[in-house]
Amino acid sequence: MKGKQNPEENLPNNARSVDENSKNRQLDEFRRDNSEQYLTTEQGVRIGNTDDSLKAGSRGPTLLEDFHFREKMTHFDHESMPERVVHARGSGAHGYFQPYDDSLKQFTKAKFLTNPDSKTPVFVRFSTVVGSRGSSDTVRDVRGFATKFYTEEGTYDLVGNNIPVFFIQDSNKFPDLVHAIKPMPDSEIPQATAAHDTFWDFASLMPETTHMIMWILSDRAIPRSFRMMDGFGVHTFRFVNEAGKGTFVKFHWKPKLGVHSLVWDESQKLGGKDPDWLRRDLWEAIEQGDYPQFELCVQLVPEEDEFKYDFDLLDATKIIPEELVPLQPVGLMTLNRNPDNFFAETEQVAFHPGNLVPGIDVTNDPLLQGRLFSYVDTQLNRFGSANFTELPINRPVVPVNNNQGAGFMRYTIDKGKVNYWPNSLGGGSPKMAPESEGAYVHYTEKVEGYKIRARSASFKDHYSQATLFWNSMTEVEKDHIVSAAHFELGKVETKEIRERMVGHFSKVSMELARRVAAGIGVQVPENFEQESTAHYEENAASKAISKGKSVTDSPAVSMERSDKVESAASRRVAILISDGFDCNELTQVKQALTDAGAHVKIISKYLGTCKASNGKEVLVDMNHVTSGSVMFDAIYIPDGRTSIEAMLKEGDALHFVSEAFKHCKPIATSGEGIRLLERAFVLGVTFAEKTSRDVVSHKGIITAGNDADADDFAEKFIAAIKKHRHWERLEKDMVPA
Ligand code: HDD
Repeated sequence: MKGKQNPEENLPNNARSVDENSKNRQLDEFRRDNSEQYLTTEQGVRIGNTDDSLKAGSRGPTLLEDFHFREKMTHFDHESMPERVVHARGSGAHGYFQPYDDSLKQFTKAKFLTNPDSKTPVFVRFSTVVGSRGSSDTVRDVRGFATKFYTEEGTYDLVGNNIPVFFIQDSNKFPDLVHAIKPMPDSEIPQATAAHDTFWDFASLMPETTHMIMWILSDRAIPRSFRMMDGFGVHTFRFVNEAGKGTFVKFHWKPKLGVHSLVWDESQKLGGKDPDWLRRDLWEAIEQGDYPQFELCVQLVPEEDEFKYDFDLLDATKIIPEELVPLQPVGLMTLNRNPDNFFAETEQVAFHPGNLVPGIDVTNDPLLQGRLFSYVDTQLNRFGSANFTELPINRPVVPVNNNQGAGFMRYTIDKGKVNYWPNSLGGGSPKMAPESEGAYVHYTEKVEGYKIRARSASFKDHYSQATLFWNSMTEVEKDHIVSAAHFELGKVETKEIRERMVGHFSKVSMELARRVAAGIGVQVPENFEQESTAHYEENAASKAISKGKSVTDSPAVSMERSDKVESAASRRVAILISDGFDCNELTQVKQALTDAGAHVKIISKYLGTCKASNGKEVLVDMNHVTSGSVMFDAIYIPDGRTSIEAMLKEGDALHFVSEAFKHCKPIATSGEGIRLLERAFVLGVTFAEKTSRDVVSHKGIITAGNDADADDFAEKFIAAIKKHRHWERLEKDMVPA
């Protein structure tokens, strides 16, 4: 859109000034507000009746000349577009990114990463991978974490995931991987899950998937919230500085709220109770002002160190252990605005790892190289036109000038006769920019080799980092991986596939293999070997790399051992009551929770109000049938004899409590409420006497006598909420919830 597209008024056409609101202002040009307006056709003709079609007599046939009916129906009939072939289900948010300082300047000339005064608008789309657009949010899957930075030097996309490695090493395997993991082609069963024969058949024949399988079986694959998961660029990219020097870089997003996950039983139940769990969580957090924040960090490796490690930096199935190359914080991203329209923004946003700005370049990672082709290609399929870059959400916030024109749905009206280069008739414009004016210059990497359909033998080690991952887990994390394998492989009907997978696990750890085998009716195969079908070629790199170094323990890959963020901010707390609850206690504890940043909901059997023992009434937010403990991070049951008496007879209330116990969530109650815990199979915990002054906090269960201090009680409850899960409850498995 020559001349017009620059959102900054009074700036010359080629000025490239951007602030945090640049995108918002640009989108405003396209927003429509229907309030107080008459209904019109797409031609702007006002309509007085949209309930009846035009007929030959009120009982007669509809007339073809009814332009309003035809237009309305035609538009409706065309209101869908192909969903993404992967990552079809997603949720988006707007925000901005700001670097902390200019410390990266020696490595990259990317201005949005090095100018601490810059606030670059971003749009982020979080997604699941396998499920279709309407599938459930809480399935076991990788989560996409794609960020569009609308920078002053053009748009940069960081299209990452919440797991730092990938299933395959070469993108030529991507269609096979996706075919295997998606529902089976004959029955289209199952939805949104890897737990079926074809995926595990593929994985068991592809040793390179093993490391990723370990991450997928871990709790990383069932995040509690999009706001509470890491993001990773996965590949090794390249920074390029002003002098043209390159540095390898891995990108990481770290959530300010820390990394937290659901438990598997909870994930499955949420799939029914609230399939929009993650989407709703993100939406509500932003509406409530709990803006999600992520710190961008980088791992930097000088080019001279390319062969220093015992893995290949170009292999996307490997991490660079943080213990070898620590994370360096770069800046902070804040997501502070929900989209106005899901389709126009979240559905139509089009990412592409090849959208690069000066200072950031790709490497020869063969997975990344293939992605550079796939993304634009898939957008052409989705949008049916190369003009998708002109859609409001996709256009850069800096001027776009080129000789590309025409095609379906072209918006831009290029003026003049000249649409070619070189030209003299147009004064030689659009002209070529020198590097000093921000022209993108590809990194001048020397490459040579024979044309060969093969993979470097430096990619051949498929088990070491899977073992590193397993060895770095806590006992609880190991238990979860084993039960996830029991579920996933328990769904596999073909015994040979289950056996083959256990064979791979035996290469990772004999303990893991034995424990998985025990749950899925197979033996650990002896001397298991499964050659990859890929063709590996020995070369200078593979020889150099095998002499490198790594670590045997990486606390950073463990969610439990890495730096924990303990916060009650935006945690959801259910308060269970019935008529006769203690109003003073409820009010005081509720206030303390709210002050700590938690969000509380009052739950009772029916909607309406509940009457306290002092006669006061409180509004019920959710009834039993629409809620469930799985929708909350913690629960609190205020004292009150008749309230507790009633709940002792309510299966739903008891189930609420026992399920929260099973899922290791904090539970707090006092006085008579202790009886409810006892009835709800809350086993093996030490309860306070119902009448004492003590507050007992044990394994995340906070109990107090009815003479206890409510402030002390609330404080201990909040401390338990900050810890999130209390895995030490070994008795949880005895609870039949
Ligand atoms: Fe991909 C979408 C992330 C490998 C081909 N991918 C897509 C999205 C994310 C990723 C987050 C959703 C973007 C959005 O929200 O619109 N993909 C990854 C990561 C990978 C990866 C982190 C490995 C490191 N992807 C990968 C490969 C290929 C693709 C190897 C093919 C060669 N990915 C696609 C795609 C999608 C896509 C088919 C589907 C929809 C879209 O692009 O826009 O082109």
